[in-house]
Amino acid sequence: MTAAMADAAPGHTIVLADGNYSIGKLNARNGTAAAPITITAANQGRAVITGGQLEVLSSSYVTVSGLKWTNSHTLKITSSHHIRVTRSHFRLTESSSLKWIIIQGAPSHHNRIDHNLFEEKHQLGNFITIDGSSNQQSQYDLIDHNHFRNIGPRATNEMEAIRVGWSAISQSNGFTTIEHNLFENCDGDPEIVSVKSNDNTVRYNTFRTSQGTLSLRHGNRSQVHGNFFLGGGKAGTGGVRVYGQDHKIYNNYFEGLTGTGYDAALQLDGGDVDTSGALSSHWRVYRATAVNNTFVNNVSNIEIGANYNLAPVDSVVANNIVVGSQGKLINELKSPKNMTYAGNIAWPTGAAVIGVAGSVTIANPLLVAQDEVSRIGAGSPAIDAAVGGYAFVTEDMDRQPRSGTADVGADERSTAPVTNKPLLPADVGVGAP
Ligand SMILES: [Ca+2]
Ligand SMILES: [Ca+2]
Ligand SMILES: [Ca+2]
Repeated sequence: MTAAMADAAPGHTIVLADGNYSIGKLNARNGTAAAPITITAANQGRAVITGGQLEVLSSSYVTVSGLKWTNSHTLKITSSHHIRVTRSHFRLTESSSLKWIIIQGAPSHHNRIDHNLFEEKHQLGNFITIDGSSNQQSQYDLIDHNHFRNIGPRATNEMEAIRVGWSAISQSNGFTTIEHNLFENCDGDPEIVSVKSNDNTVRYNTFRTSQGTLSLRHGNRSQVHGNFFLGGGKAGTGGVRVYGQDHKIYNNYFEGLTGTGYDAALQLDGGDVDTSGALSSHWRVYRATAVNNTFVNNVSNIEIGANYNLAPVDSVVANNIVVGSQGKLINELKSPKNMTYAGNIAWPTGAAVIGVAGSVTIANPLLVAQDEVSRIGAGSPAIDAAVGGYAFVTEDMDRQPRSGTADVGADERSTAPVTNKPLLPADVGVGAP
């Protein structure tokens, strides 16, 4: 394998027979879009990397496919582009902190990590880390259709399933997309996924019984939409936590989450700096737009400003459905500045209360549970009731088109095909379509 890797040229395929292998570096080997360099297993999962370390360095158009990884070193993609890691099973051997895959160096871009299983991580470090140069994150990387499961027990930090960017490069634009992934029991860090740069998209993922939140920790202009957060009543399960400017959170579905504060279903948090300060700070929320989400039976639903001193500014919480039986359904722990509440429908049962005055309609949205989520039923007051018009809300959580005036909440009542739903293990990972 070592010789074949050293001589790899466009269109070369290195096929590994069943067995155990030690792997090394791939340095300055470039395929093309039409003729990539491929390293693959003759039989999926039966060529096992038990030793060595793969670093793909200063290379392009290389696909690594079908391998099982049980070695104990980080797979590095360094200063490379169009590198793909697919259909592989990662269950590395850990004795101390270990990142499993890292994309790094300048200028990496357009790498893809897809259809893999990452499981049983019990030391510090991420399944996937996207870094970059000293001032620019790798750009346009895609993380899709992976199955991430069983990371823990909980550490205070550095054990996110995925970290995108970091504080020192958080003012660079990542344009990362994280989509169609399943996270199960990813309990290692208060942040299941930590986003730390600008212009990233997290969509169509399913988070099951995972402690912590998808955290927009640094950077601006990220979009979080069409995700399912299903807590199953497990302790510490959360949704989305937000810092920084101009984020959009829409068409997400939150049910059975038990977290509060840092781990609320939606936390538009306070900041400890305003529009300048240390890059490692919690930058104040400006102009967050949280619209057309559905919250069902969470311990805490929408919270504003639970932590740090500077409350959100000029933000919008509109056209959401919140149904719950405890606490304040919308809970202002600090008074936001110039917050717009409009078009929200809340239905407090049991001991629950609305929590904010005005611009919230108290009505039963007539939810009907089916296939793990609750959608609005016939005659729901949510139908065609959205106000304000948010042009980016063109579909619903099912990826059905919004029709006429948008319905309130994540669901549009529609007979169009449902193409986005809570992901199951068969929908992701090495065996998925
Ligand atoms: Ca963290
Ligand atoms: Ca409608
Ligand atoms: Ca729908």
